[in-house]
Amino acid sequence: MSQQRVLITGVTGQDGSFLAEYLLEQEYLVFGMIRRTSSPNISRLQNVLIHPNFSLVEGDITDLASMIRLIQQIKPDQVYNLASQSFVPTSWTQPLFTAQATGIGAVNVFEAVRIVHPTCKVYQASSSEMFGLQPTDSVQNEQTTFYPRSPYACAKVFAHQMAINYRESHNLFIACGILFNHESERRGEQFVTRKIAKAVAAIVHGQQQTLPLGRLDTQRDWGFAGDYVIAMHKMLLLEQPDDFVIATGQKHTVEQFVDRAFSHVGLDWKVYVTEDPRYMRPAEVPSLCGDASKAGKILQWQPSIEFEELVLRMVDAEMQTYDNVK
Ligand code: NAP
Ligand code: F7E
Repeated sequence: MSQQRVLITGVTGQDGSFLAEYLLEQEYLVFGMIRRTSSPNISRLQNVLIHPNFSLVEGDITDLASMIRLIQQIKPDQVYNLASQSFVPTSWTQPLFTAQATGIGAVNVFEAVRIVHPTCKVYQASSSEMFGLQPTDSVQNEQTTFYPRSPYACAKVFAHQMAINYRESHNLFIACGILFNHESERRGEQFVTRKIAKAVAAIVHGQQQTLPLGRLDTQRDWGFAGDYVIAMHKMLLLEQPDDFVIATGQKHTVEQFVDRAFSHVGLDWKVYVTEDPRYMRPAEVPSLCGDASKAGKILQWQPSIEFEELVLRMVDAEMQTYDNVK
């Protein structure tokens, strides 16, 4: 059998970089889509750029013509649509761009596949943010009703429902992973976990005095990004497309993350953390916790890294950056 070909949109992001590495290990030919920027944005791709089976290709998720051209040229067996405006606060200041990139962008991928290569399997990056406002003691699964609370979440619900509609109307293979928060040392610096980990290391090294944060009482189900990209791949190995919640099943508050990160380096977080209204949201998602039992049963997927290990891994990685420059 000839080597399987894969196109990843959003390859320069956290998940795209882990997924590219994983699929190269599985011996796929990997094409990573990158949008044109005025300066390079490939810092997360250092492990794959020189791999003989990896290529960067130019395109933009908001440009249907570029998606059609790429899918026509590459004829991928699998497309992973990870490209998105993924930072929730920015979705209030740029709601239309978010709708274009996160909502319409996904439909551009589905449409390009439908028009030029309908046998290609597609992964759509859906999000636990779609669940939004839920009772704080609840656990969300594939049957939970969506209640999106941000323009980002609304755009993801649109993309998710369109994926299901393309399945039902055009018989396309589109699997949706409803992924809960997943983190790593490659997480964008504005997201709360990376922001905390970076601040802890900067405070230890005298480079920062305080850590301004928004709400400390919100709860998230945080897992490790490297585990979650494996679930994406497993979804595309199925005979039939389906939707899967991917989560650890454990939730913690932002305060618990802060506490564990600071105590790891022997500091009391209460001395450094300040409450800053700039980081409060117009509408918040107070609590999310996923039930990934369907993925456990059908995909045989389990997370390998839990909360405590994740926090320490992220803080250690930031501390290491200071050791490297000594
Ligand atoms: P990320 O680090 O923010 O990466 C987003 C990627 O999308 C980047 O490569 C970005 O490119 C690309 N992108 C944005 N606009 C684009 C456009 N117009 N054309 C082409 N590429 C564009 O996000 P992530 O954490 O890896 O998440 C991957 C996907 O999963 C996203 O769709 C996100 O919404 C979704 N998701 C994430 C989580 C999570 O906890 N991480 C959970 C559920 C769902 P640049 O580098 O050029 O900006
Ligand atoms: O916020 C609170 C904030 O920005 C987590 C994206 O990947 O996961 C991510 O969305 C919580 C929220 O992630 C700060 O209010 C407090 O309650 O790290 P976050 P998110 O909004 O949950 C989902 C699944 C996605 O799909 C998204 O793409 O932390 N929080 N203080 C703060 N958050 C930030 N960013 N900064 C603060 O200072």
